[in-house]
Amino acid sequence: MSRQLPGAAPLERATVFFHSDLDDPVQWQATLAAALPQVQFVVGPACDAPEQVDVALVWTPPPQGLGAFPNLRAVLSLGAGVDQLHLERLDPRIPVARLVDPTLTARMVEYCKAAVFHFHRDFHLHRRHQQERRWKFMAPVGAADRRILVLGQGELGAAVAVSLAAEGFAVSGWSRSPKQLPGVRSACGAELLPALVGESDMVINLLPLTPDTRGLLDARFFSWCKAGACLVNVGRGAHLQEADLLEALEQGRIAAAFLDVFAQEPLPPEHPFWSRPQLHVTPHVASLSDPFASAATVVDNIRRSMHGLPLLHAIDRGRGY
Ligand code: NDP
Ligand code: OXD
Repeated sequence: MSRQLPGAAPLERATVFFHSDLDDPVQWQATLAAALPQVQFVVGPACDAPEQVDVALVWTPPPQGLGAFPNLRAVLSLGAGVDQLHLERLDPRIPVARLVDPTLTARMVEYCKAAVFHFHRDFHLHRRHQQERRWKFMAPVGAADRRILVLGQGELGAAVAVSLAAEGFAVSGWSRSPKQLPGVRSACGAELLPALVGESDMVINLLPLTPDTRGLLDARFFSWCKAGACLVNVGRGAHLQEADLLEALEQGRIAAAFLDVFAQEPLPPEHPFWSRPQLHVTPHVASLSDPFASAATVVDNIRRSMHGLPLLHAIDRGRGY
């Protein structure tokens, strides 16, 4: 790389470029202006003076790419995930931060709990019986007799796992490194995964999308599942081999699923997922960052990038997330 990274500069001269098809630029601008009135806020995708941009606050990169800003100091993701930023195209020296905010976490916990309670109280089965006009009594199962596996025990996975354990469920968590979370049986390492999956009634995916996790939810994974297990995919669409899920539904290995993320978003109208009665499709709404809740961190990170300081919640550029 031949370009020089910019040195520290006064905050008053900062220009923040904003780009998102999900987040509201007006709300973000108002929230940031309250804390940093001097900062220029440019709403993309167009940008007349790309050389003036210091910080990119983005959900996805603009069509011209993040490389179009020659003096960029930092990329601040508007999401917890960063795979959508296509960082492989960005100078590896530019720091990138992901969003960690309590509202984002709380919304994710809500979504996962709603899905778990739906399956726990057998609503997916009662629905099917209703369609068949069949009165089928099924005694409710105690929460302690349901085992739930949460893949990923980071900011979101840990909060989901702990809150489900607090509801009385038997909860396991899986990550790369060991964790200690109240009420959660934590495990790490690929060799333990088949057994963990095999004993679980529900699996919630909250992994980041990386080369190691891409396609993890495939035919092999479903072959480890208990017959009739339920899935909640709120990680990324590319974690799931879609055809393999359809096959697992056919076989009854997976009874039902909540799917919030898809390989192609928006999910195309002709996609088979729309019409499968066992699937609940939601349009990537499990959680979303909130400008009010995350403003303090974003403001702090804008200050840090102008002063050449390390970012809060910086990702490891070498590892890619
Ligand atoms: P974190 O980085 O905080 O946590 C990631 C967790 O995954 C960590 O526990 C990590 O393990 C674990 N992990 C990573 N790679 C592996 C691997 N190869 N094997 C096992 N475990 C692994 O991320 P968040 O919890 O903040 O977010 C997780 C993901 O949720 C995001 O990347 C995004 O894709 C998705 N998301 C979806 C949303 C939606 O609306 N659907 C909203 C927000 C996020 P370790 O701790 O050991 O490093
Ligand atoms: C995120 C998301 O990563 O919304 O925050 O998926």
